[in-house]
Amino acid sequence: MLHRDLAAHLVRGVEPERIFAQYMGRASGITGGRDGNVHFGDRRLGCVGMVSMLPDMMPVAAGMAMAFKLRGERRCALTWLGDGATSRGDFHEAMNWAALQRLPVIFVLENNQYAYSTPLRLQFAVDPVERAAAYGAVGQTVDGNDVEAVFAATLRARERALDGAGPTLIEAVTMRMHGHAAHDDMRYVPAEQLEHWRARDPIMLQQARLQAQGVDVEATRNAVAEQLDAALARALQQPLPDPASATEGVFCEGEAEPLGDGQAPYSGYAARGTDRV
Ligand SMILES: Cc1ncc(C[n+]2csc(CCOP(=O)(O)OP(=O)(O)O)c2C)c(N)n1
Repeated sequence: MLHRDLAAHLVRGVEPERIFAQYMGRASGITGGRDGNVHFGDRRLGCVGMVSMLPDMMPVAAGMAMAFKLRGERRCALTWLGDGATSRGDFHEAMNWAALQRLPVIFVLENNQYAYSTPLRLQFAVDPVERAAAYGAVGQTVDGNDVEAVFAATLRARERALDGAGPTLIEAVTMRMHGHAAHDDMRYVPAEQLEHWRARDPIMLQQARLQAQGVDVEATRNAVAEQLDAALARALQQPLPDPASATEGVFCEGEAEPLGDGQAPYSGYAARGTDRV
Protein backbone atom coordinates (compact mmCIF):
# COMPACT_ATOMS: atom_id res chain seq x y z
CA MET A 1 0.00 0.00 0.00
CA LEU A 2 1.55 3.29 -1.05
CA HIS A 3 0.17 6.71 -0.45
CA ARG A 4 0.33 10.09 -1.98
CA ASP A 5 -2.85 11.00 -0.16
CA LEU A 6 -2.81 11.81 3.52
CA ALA A 7 -6.34 10.51 4.12
CA ALA A 8 -5.25 7.06 3.01
CA HIS A 9 -2.84 6.87 5.95
CA LEU A 10 -5.73 7.58 8.32
CA VAL A 11 -7.81 4.86 6.69
CA ARG A 12 -4.93 2.41 7.17
CA GLY A 13 -4.89 3.21 10.89
CA VAL A 14 -2.21 5.86 11.34
CA GLU A 15 -3.44 7.86 14.34
CA PRO A 16 -3.92 11.61 13.74
CA GLU A 17 -1.64 12.34 16.71
CA ARG A 18 1.30 10.74 14.90
CA ILE A 19 0.58 12.75 11.75
CA PHE A 20 0.49 16.02 13.71
CA ALA A 21 3.74 14.98 15.41
CA GLN A 22 5.21 14.22 11.97
CA TYR A 23 4.41 17.72 10.71
CA MET A 24 5.97 19.25 13.84
CA GLY A 25 9.14 17.13 13.60
CA ARG A 26 8.48 15.37 16.92
CA ALA A 27 10.17 12.16 17.98
CA SER A 28 6.79 10.41 17.99
CA GLY A 29 6.09 11.38 14.38
CA ILE A 30 6.12 8.57 11.85
CA THR A 31 9.68 9.32 10.69
CA GLY A 32 10.81 10.20 14.20
CA GLY A 33 11.38 13.83 13.20
CA ARG A 34 13.38 13.10 10.04
CA ASP A 35 10.86 14.59 7.65
CA GLY A 36 8.30 17.29 8.34
CA ASN A 37 5.96 16.49 5.53
CA VAL A 38 4.25 13.72 3.58
CA HIS A 39 7.21 11.41 2.87
CA PHE A 40 6.34 8.77 5.37
CA GLY A 41 4.79 5.35 5.67
CA ASP A 42 4.24 3.06 8.62
CA ARG A 43 5.54 -0.33 7.52
CA ARG A 44 3.61 -2.10 10.26
CA LEU A 45 0.40 -0.90 8.57
CA GLY A 46 1.64 -1.95 5.15
CA CYS A 47 2.38 1.60 4.00
CA VAL A 48 5.54 2.42 2.08
CA GLY A 49 7.02 5.91 2.35
CA MET A 50 6.33 7.99 -0.73
CA VAL A 51 8.96 8.57 -3.42
CA SER A 52 8.60 12.13 -4.70
CA MET A 53 9.63 11.58 -8.29
CA LEU A 54 6.41 11.17 -10.25
CA PRO A 55 5.13 8.53 -10.81
CA ASP A 56 7.87 6.39 -9.28
CA MET A 57 5.40 4.85 -6.87
CA MET A 58 3.98 2.92 -9.84
CA PRO A 59 7.11 0.81 -10.42
CA VAL A 60 7.48 0.49 -6.62
CA ALA A 61 3.89 -0.80 -6.32
CA ALA A 62 4.42 -3.14 -9.28
CA GLY A 63 7.58 -4.46 -7.57
CA MET A 64 5.68 -5.05 -4.35
CA ALA A 65 2.92 -6.84 -6.25
CA MET A 66 5.59 -8.96 -7.93
CA ALA A 67 6.89 -9.94 -4.49
CA PHE A 68 3.36 -10.82 -3.31
CA LYS A 69 2.90 -13.00 -6.38
CA LEU A 70 6.26 -14.78 -6.05
CA ARG A 71 5.64 -15.46 -2.37
CA GLY A 72 2.10 -16.63 -3.01
CA GLU A 73 0.67 -13.99 -0.65
CA ARG A 74 -2.96 -12.98 -1.13
CA ARG A 75 -2.21 -9.27 -1.12
CA CYS A 76 -2.73 -6.39 -3.46
CA ALA A 77 -0.63 -3.23 -3.86
CA LEU A 78 -2.27 0.12 -4.50
CA THR A 79 -0.88 3.51 -5.39
CA TRP A 80 -2.00 6.91 -6.68
CA LEU A 81 -0.75 9.11 -9.46
CA GLY A 82 -1.76 12.34 -11.15
CA ASP A 83 -2.78 13.01 -14.76
CA GLY A 84 0.53 14.80 -15.41
CA ALA A 85 2.46 11.77 -14.19
CA THR A 86 1.01 9.63 -17.00
CA SER A 87 3.30 11.40 -19.49
CA ARG A 88 6.41 10.03 -17.79
CA GLY A 89 8.14 6.84 -18.91
CA ASP A 90 7.71 5.15 -15.53
CA PHE A 91 3.94 5.08 -16.09
CA HIS A 92 4.35 3.02 -19.26
CA GLU A 93 6.98 0.70 -17.80
CA ALA A 94 4.89 -0.04 -14.72
CA MET A 95 1.68 -0.56 -16.73
CA ASN A 96 3.42 -2.91 -19.14
CA TRP A 97 5.14 -5.01 -16.49
CA ALA A 98 2.10 -5.19 -14.24
CA ALA A 99 -0.14 -6.32 -17.09
CA LEU A 100 2.39 -8.75 -18.56
CA GLN A 101 2.92 -10.42 -15.19
CA ARG A 102 -0.78 -10.11 -14.22
CA LEU A 103 0.32 -8.49 -10.99
CA PRO A 104 -2.09 -7.82 -8.10
CA VAL A 105 -1.83 -4.05 -8.24
CA ILE A 106 -4.23 -1.10 -8.54
CA PHE A 107 -3.17 2.22 -9.98
CA VAL A 108 -5.51 5.08 -9.08
CA LEU A 109 -5.14 7.94 -11.50
CA GLU A 110 -6.47 11.11 -9.92
CA ASN A 111 -7.46 13.09 -12.94
CA ASN A 112 -7.81 16.54 -11.41
CA GLN A 113 -7.72 18.40 -14.76
CA TYR A 114 -4.34 20.11 -14.22
CA ALA A 115 -0.68 19.24 -13.76
CA TYR A 116 0.58 22.43 -12.14
CA SER A 117 -0.79 24.94 -14.69
CA THR A 118 -1.04 22.54 -17.65
CA PRO A 119 -4.61 21.52 -18.56
CA LEU A 120 -5.45 18.05 -19.87
CA ARG A 121 -5.79 19.20 -23.50
CA LEU A 122 -2.11 20.19 -23.50
CA GLN A 123 -0.98 16.95 -21.87
CA PHE A 124 -2.20 14.11 -24.07
CA ALA A 125 -4.24 13.30 -27.18
CA VAL A 126 -5.80 10.17 -25.63
CA ASP A 127 -7.36 9.88 -22.20
CA PRO A 128 -4.78 7.80 -20.25
CA VAL A 129 -7.45 5.38 -19.00
CA GLU A 130 -7.88 4.25 -22.63
CA ARG A 131 -4.23 3.26 -22.73
CA ALA A 132 -4.82 0.54 -20.13
CA ALA A 133 -6.30 -1.81 -22.74
CA ALA A 134 -3.25 -1.34 -24.96
CA TYR A 135 -1.08 -2.81 -22.21
CA GLY A 136 -3.51 -5.63 -21.49
CA ALA A 137 -4.85 -4.11 -18.28
CA VAL A 138 -8.33 -3.06 -17.24
CA GLY A 139 -9.05 0.68 -17.37
CA GLN A 140 -12.05 2.09 -15.58
CA THR A 141 -13.30 5.63 -15.22
CA VAL A 142 -15.18 6.57 -12.09
CA ASP A 143 -16.68 9.77 -10.68
CA GLY A 144 -13.84 10.81 -8.39
CA ASN A 145 -16.15 13.04 -6.35
CA ASP A 146 -18.41 10.14 -5.43
CA VAL A 147 -16.73 8.49 -2.44
CA GLU A 148 -18.83 5.34 -2.60
CA ALA A 149 -18.36 4.90 -6.36
CA VAL A 150 -14.58 5.14 -5.88
CA PHE A 151 -14.76 2.61 -3.05
CA ALA A 152 -16.84 0.18 -5.12
CA ALA A 153 -14.51 0.45 -8.12
CA THR A 154 -11.47 -0.15 -5.90
CA LEU A 155 -13.10 -3.16 -4.27
CA ARG A 156 -13.82 -4.69 -7.68
CA ALA A 157 -10.25 -4.02 -8.83
CA ARG A 158 -8.94 -5.68 -5.67
CA GLU A 159 -11.08 -8.77 -6.23
CA ARG A 160 -9.77 -9.00 -9.79
CA ALA A 161 -6.20 -8.62 -8.56
CA LEU A 162 -6.59 -11.35 -5.94
CA ASP A 163 -8.20 -13.64 -8.51
CA GLY A 164 -5.02 -13.37 -10.59
CA ALA A 165 -6.69 -11.23 -13.26
CA GLY A 166 -3.99 -8.54 -13.12
CA PRO A 167 -3.85 -4.78 -12.68
CA THR A 168 -6.54 -2.14 -12.95
CA LEU A 169 -6.06 1.50 -13.82
CA ILE A 170 -8.86 3.42 -12.13
CA GLU A 171 -9.31 6.94 -13.40
CA ALA A 172 -11.01 9.02 -10.71
CA VAL A 173 -12.23 12.17 -12.44
CA THR A 174 -12.14 15.18 -10.16
CA MET A 175 -10.90 18.77 -9.94
CA ARG A 176 -8.07 20.45 -8.08
CA MET A 177 -9.90 23.21 -6.20
CA HIS A 178 -6.86 25.27 -5.21
CA GLY A 179 -3.45 26.10 -6.61
CA HIS A 180 -0.80 23.40 -6.87
CA ALA A 181 0.87 24.93 -3.80
CA ALA A 182 0.80 28.13 -1.75
CA HIS A 183 2.65 30.09 -4.45
CA ASP A 184 0.00 29.31 -7.08
CA ASP A 185 -3.06 31.59 -7.30
CA MET A 186 -4.53 29.43 -10.09
CA ARG A 187 -5.37 32.39 -12.34
CA TYR A 188 -5.11 30.05 -15.35
CA VAL A 189 -8.28 28.15 -14.30
CA PRO A 190 -11.52 29.60 -15.77
CA ALA A 191 -13.94 30.73 -13.04
CA GLU A 192 -16.86 28.82 -14.55
CA GLN A 193 -14.86 25.58 -14.44
CA LEU A 194 -14.33 26.07 -10.72
CA GLU A 195 -17.99 26.89 -10.18
CA HIS A 196 -19.02 23.73 -12.01
CA TRP A 197 -16.88 21.61 -9.69
CA ARG A 198 -17.70 23.55 -6.55
CA ALA A 199 -21.30 22.40 -6.92
CA ARG A 200 -19.99 18.83 -6.98
CA ASP A 201 -17.92 19.01 -3.78
CA PRO A 202 -17.37 15.36 -2.73
CA ILE A 203 -17.76 16.07 0.99
CA MET A 204 -20.99 17.96 0.41
CA LEU A 205 -22.34 15.14 -1.79
CA GLN A 206 -21.47 12.44 0.73
CA GLN A 207 -22.93 14.51 3.56
CA ALA A 208 -26.22 14.81 1.69
CA ARG A 209 -26.22 11.07 1.01
CA LEU A 210 -25.62 10.24 4.68
CA GLN A 211 -28.22 12.73 5.88
CA ALA A 212 -30.77 11.13 3.59
CA GLN A 213 -29.99 7.85 5.38
CA GLY A 214 -30.64 9.48 8.75
CA VAL A 215 -27.02 9.94 9.84
CA ASP A 216 -26.40 12.89 12.17
CA VAL A 217 -23.53 14.37 10.17
CA GLU A 218 -23.13 17.38 12.44
CA ALA A 219 -22.64 15.18 15.52
CA THR A 220 -20.07 13.08 13.64
CA ARG A 221 -18.29 16.23 12.51
CA ASN A 222 -18.13 17.55 16.08
CA ALA A 223 -16.89 14.24 17.46
CA VAL A 224 -14.11 14.13 14.87
CA ALA A 225 -13.16 17.76 15.59
CA GLU A 226 -12.89 16.91 19.29
CA GLN A 227 -10.68 13.91 18.55
CA LEU A 228 -8.43 16.02 16.36
CA ASP A 229 -8.14 18.81 18.95
CA ALA A 230 -7.14 16.25 21.57
CA ALA A 231 -4.65 14.60 19.17
CA LEU A 232 -3.08 17.96 18.38
CA ALA A 233 -2.77 18.86 22.06
CA ARG A 234 -1.04 15.53 22.76
CA ALA A 235 1.28 15.90 19.76
CA LEU A 236 2.31 19.37 20.94
CA GLN A 237 3.47 17.87 24.22
CA GLN A 238 5.75 15.34 22.51
CA PRO A 239 9.51 15.96 22.65
CA LEU A 240 11.68 16.71 19.65
CA PRO A 241 14.06 13.89 18.67
CA ASP A 242 17.42 13.49 20.37
CA PRO A 243 19.99 15.06 17.96
CA ALA A 244 22.32 12.14 18.71
CA SER A 245 19.86 9.85 16.89
CA ALA A 246 19.84 11.93 13.68
CA THR A 247 21.64 9.33 11.56
CA GLU A 248 19.67 6.34 12.84
CA GLY A 249 17.02 4.78 10.63
CA VAL A 250 18.02 6.85 7.59
CA PHE A 251 19.52 3.88 5.76
CA CYS A 252 18.64 0.23 6.12
CA GLU A 253 20.61 -1.24 9.00
CA GLY A 254 20.98 -5.00 9.19
CA GLU A 255 18.24 -7.19 7.79
CA ALA A 256 15.45 -5.55 5.76
CA GLU A 257 12.19 -5.78 7.67
CA PRO A 258 9.17 -7.41 6.04
CA LEU A 259 6.22 -5.20 5.21
CA GLY A 260 3.46 -5.63 7.77
CA ASP A 261 -0.21 -5.58 6.90
CA GLY A 262 -1.43 -4.01 10.11
CA GLN A 263 -2.84 -7.36 11.27
CA ALA A 264 0.14 -9.13 12.79
CA PRO A 265 2.46 -7.75 15.49
CA TYR A 266 5.47 -6.08 13.93
CA SER A 267 8.99 -6.92 14.97
CA GLY A 268 10.89 -4.02 13.41
CA TYR A 269 11.64 -0.62 14.82
CA ALA A 270 8.89 -0.86 17.41
CA ALA A 271 10.83 -3.69 19.06
CA ARG A 272 13.85 -1.42 19.15
CA GLY A 273 11.84 1.18 21.03
CA THR A 274 11.01 3.57 18.22
CA ASP A 275 8.29 3.94 15.65
CA ARG A 276 10.48 4.99 12.76
CA VAL A 277 10.01 3.47 9.33
C1 LIG B 1 9.84 13.35 -12.18
C2 LIG B 1 9.26 14.58 -11.53
N1 LIG B 1 9.25 15.74 -12.22
C3 LIG B 1 8.75 16.86 -11.65
C4 LIG B 1 8.24 16.82 -10.36
C5 LIG B 1 7.69 18.08 -9.72
N2 LIG B 1 6.24 17.99 -9.61
C6 LIG B 1 5.64 17.71 -8.44
S1 LIG B 1 3.98 17.63 -8.55
C7 LIG B 1 4.02 18.00 -10.22
C8 LIG B 1 2.74 18.11 -11.01
C9 LIG B 1 2.09 16.79 -11.08
O1 LIG B 1 0.85 16.87 -11.74
P1 LIG B 1 -0.11 15.64 -11.75
O2 LIG B 1 0.65 14.39 -12.05
O3 LIG B 1 -1.26 15.96 -12.63
O4 LIG B 1 -0.58 15.49 -10.23
P2 LIG B 1 -1.37 16.53 -9.29
O5 LIG B 1 -0.31 17.24 -8.49
O6 LIG B 1 -2.20 17.43 -10.14
O7 LIG B 1 -2.22 15.63 -8.43
C10 LIG B 1 5.33 18.17 -10.66
C11 LIG B 1 5.72 18.52 -12.03
C12 LIG B 1 8.29 15.58 -9.69
N3 LIG B 1 7.83 15.45 -8.44
N4 LIG B 1 8.79 14.48 -10.30
